[in-house]
Amino acid sequence: MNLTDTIAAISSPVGQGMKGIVRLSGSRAITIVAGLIVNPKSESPKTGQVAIVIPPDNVIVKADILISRAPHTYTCEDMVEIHTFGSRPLLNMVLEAVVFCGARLAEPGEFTMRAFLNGRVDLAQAEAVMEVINSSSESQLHSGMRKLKGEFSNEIKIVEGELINLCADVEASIDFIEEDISIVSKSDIVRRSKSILGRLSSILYKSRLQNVEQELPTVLLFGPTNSGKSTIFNRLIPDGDAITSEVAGTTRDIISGLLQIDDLCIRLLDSVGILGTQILPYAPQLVLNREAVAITRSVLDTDVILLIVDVCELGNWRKLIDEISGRNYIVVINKIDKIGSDMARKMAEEDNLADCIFISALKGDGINCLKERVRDAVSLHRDIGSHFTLSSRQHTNLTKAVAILRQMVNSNYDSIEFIAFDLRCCLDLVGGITGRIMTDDILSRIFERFCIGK
Ligand SMILES: Nc1nc2c(ncn2[C@@H]2O[C@H](COP(=O)(O)OP(=O)(O)OP(=O)(O)O)[C@@H](O)[C@H]2O)c(=O)[nH]1
Ligand SMILES: [Mg+2]
Repeated sequence: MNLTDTIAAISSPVGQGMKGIVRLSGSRAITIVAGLIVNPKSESPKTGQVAIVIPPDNVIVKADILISRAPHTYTCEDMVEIHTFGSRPLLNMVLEAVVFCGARLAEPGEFTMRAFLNGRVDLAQAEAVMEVINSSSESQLHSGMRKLKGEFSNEIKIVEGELINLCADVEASIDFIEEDISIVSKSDIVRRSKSILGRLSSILYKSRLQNVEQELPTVLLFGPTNSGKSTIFNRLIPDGDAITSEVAGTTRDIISGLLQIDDLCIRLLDSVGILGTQILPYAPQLVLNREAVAITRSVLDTDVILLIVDVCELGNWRKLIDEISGRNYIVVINKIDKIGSDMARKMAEEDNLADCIFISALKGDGINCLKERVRDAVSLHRDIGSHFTLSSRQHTNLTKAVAILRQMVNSNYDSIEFIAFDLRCCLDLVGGITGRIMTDDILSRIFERFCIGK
């Protein structure tokens, strides 16, 4: 790929529209477009409306041209946008015309690659461009915008700086090992590597892999059999078709559905009921109960657990609290239509149940309140708006760097060469996220700080 070529591409979405855009970037972009303008007023065209002639049939169309000069453009090169009618055949003709006049068809992502290579954005920001374009939820868009602004890169760069400094100190210690000069003490290495590990772990903790299913917050309907979990699931999910019945143990597996509350999309799970305090004399139910506990345990690690309790069997819920203690849960008292809302509240009070929600899944009472509480609990738990969505490359690099550092922190730090090796690996991984070239950085830090050769 020749990076000195002037490149061109259609940059508006496929399909018909009022406007379509052909974009050029490179040193000849302005000259190429100037060659298409009918009766140009000067040799160097300016932004504005013009008539362009499209070879080979010399069709003339009106177009708005937008000229931006290097280096104050996205790619840091001269850029021209030709805005005309959003007809695909017409845009193809314009594209062919600029190629005929000397431009080359751009490779996928080449505009952004030039922005990266010319120092306009780092690698994480370049990837964020695609994240913003492809975002399917407000939180994804938010994450992409923040990465584009460089917030994610800045956090990574702080860790990278600390890693470079530590690497430089450790590698210098190896260089001076013969002279018995101690550049950095073992306790200093321990302290600084722990601090780097802490920073990287916290970035990883507030990041999510760019995968819609994994990225979605998860809410689990959990509780005794027959408490109405599947009925609530069907009430919350527009096309929910979980089987419900008065027979205890109807749901035999985890069922998943997408729940939209305002701008928040949640994966809602209906689970197998737990028999709770009921000790049934026949075996199949007991087997089911064990299976139920096993299956449900496997998904307990969700963002929010809704503990569903039948208002007429309030005693059952306490046994289940141990299963979910320490987790983010909300107690939901269902079937209040059986005894009325006032009576339900009184009974809950007598049972020391505070801060629970009262609903009737059958009648639909309290469902909006339940949705609001779920939305608030999920947002609080996920801290929506402050997390970053990572590409699998970024996620892999971060996870590997954390694993290497964790292993190093748990070792005895006996071999300075091993430490240097581990730090180098970490630096390659962390530096790879923003696309910085590390070797020169380390060398310059060593020279700058230790005046080697003096
Ligand atoms: N009166 C009343 N009945 C309800 C309500 N919600 C659910 N039910 C009934 O309670 C019974 C059990 O409901 P399910 O939704 O199957 O309960 P579940 O918790 O999924 O049960 P398992 O899958 O067996 O664990 C059904 O007969 C429902 O119609 C409610 O709000 N009021
Ligand atoms: Mg069920």
